[in-house]
Amino acid sequence: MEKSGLINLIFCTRSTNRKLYVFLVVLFLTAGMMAQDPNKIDQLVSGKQQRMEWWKEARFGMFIHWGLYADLGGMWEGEHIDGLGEWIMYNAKIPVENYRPLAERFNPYYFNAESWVKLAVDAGMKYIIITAKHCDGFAMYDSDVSDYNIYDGTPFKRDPLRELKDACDRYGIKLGFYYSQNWDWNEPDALGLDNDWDFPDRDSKDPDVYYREKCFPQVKELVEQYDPAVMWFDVPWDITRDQSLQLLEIIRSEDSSVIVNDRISHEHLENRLEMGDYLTPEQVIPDTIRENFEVCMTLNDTWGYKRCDHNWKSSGKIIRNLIHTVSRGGNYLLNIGPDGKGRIPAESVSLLQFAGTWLKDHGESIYGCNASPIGAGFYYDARCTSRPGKLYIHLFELAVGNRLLLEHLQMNITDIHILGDEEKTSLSFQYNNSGDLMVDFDPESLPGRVSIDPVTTLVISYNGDIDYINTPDIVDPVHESVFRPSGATFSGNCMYGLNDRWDRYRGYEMIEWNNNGTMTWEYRSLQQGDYEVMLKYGSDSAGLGSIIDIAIGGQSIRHRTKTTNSRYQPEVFHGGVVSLDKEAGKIVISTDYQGEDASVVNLSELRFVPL
Ligand code: FHN
Repeated sequence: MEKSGLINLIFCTRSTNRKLYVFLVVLFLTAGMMAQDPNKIDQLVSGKQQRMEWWKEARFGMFIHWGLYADLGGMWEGEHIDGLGEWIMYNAKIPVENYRPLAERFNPYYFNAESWVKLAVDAGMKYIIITAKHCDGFAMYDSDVSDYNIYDGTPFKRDPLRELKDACDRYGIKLGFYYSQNWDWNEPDALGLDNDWDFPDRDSKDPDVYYREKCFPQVKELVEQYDPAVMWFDVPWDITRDQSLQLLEIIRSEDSSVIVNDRISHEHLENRLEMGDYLTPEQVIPDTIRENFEVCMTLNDTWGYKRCDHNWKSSGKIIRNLIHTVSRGGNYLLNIGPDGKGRIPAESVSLLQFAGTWLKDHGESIYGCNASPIGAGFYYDARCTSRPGKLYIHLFELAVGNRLLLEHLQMNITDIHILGDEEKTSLSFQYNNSGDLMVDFDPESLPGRVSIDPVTTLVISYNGDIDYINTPDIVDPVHESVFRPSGATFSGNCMYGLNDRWDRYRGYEMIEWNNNGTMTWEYRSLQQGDYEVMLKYGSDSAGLGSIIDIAIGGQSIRHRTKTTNSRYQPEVFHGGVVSLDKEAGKIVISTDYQGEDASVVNLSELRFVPL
């Protein structure tokens, strides 16, 4: 990457005077901002479609949360600390003077960039996003801006991000960096969810000092010296639009191909894709999103390593989540949390190896695929991914009676076979009088490896267009069915909103809901069954004791609301039990809450659990 002679001299000599370095960065930025013309942002975001091409093909990436916190493994002074592993400094209110010395003993001698990158490649992952600096403020690379970094501040004396970059280049996968641009618990002037135990006087904090002296120059050196494919920002709580714009300017003035996520900018902006290239729903798979999005998810319950967190997802769940995410048109960014010695938990390794094995046979139905063009409502526990001329129907359970029926799905089919069947044995299919497609197949009789565990994928090849009628969502007789506000229709004073905190898609919450608002879903149940109806919502005292009525199948459930820690911390509550036949109809939910200022609750899910 070319630099001007002066900048090159300044940036590249290790003995650079840090103040001079920072001064030049500020000079560069000020000049840039002064010259800013009204359509500056249009210039800065131009070229999105081209830079997103590899990203949309990739569909599956590795997230790595690794830092000083990994050496603590969730413990501090002999105590287990609740919460995320990487948040231990905040959750245990560890003073900076006690946290910084962790660097003096941080020596991850098992770290091996080659084996980490090979694990990602063997898992079928096409890019890696690793924490360059998380909220604790410690840089996991050789920073010229602050010596609070792994090269200068630890006995390790190596630059793992440089080593990972070289290994990714050798293996032909992309490397991106996570950077917490707003929260920094090491810095007295950083705001956001700030360090109020060392630096309690929030009014005296000047975030511009933190941005000017640490954040901006560190982002600049990362982009200039490591050539990342993605800059993954986080928790933009109270960053100003101008500060976000300066970040974008730093990145794009270096390289317009660097992808930036939505969390570069403040959550109160109308549209976080004003500056970012894609949305980042976290720990949830959104129902329908038109823009580019990436679901980031942990393998257990923490991003950073915690020795006591053994709540690992199953291998089938990982594959189901990958398919589900791609069927909605998104990417799946799956996290690993290496420990303080540079070891990746064995459970993470085996889960990723399973994913890679599955993708060897099924990658065609994931990489470069698009969202389902035929809605989400199937007779079965199934998802659909697509590419021009092909549909991939992923069956998480065998069709009843080995006859797959896809309602109202008409097209000029040229072939149907099972993905992974080396013989590509064509399956017989026909249409019934209602225009439903019926496919007969008996997995036991097919040659080649066909496994329902965790999924059997049909490949339907066709010419021309697809004629289908979007079918309602199912109340599944085998698995839990989730109905979210984003899939409903609203009437009266009731709407679904995006969680107005920094995590845009945590809830798809129903907000501004009171006594004249209702929410309605269309549903189908496949057979007679009894179901426990559960409500997942967050609430404070405003709506305590209000009535929520749920009408379905001629039955009504009445639930009196309870409070949770906050409206942003949902919990699941029992609603009642209903009996359904093989039927179709509407689910209608309403409340008697009369409050003016807020919703009765922030409802995020209605669940039907088969009894
Ligand atoms: O607080 C962080 C958390 O530590 C982690 O980095 C996740 C990853 O998306 N982001 C924030 C929580 O949303």
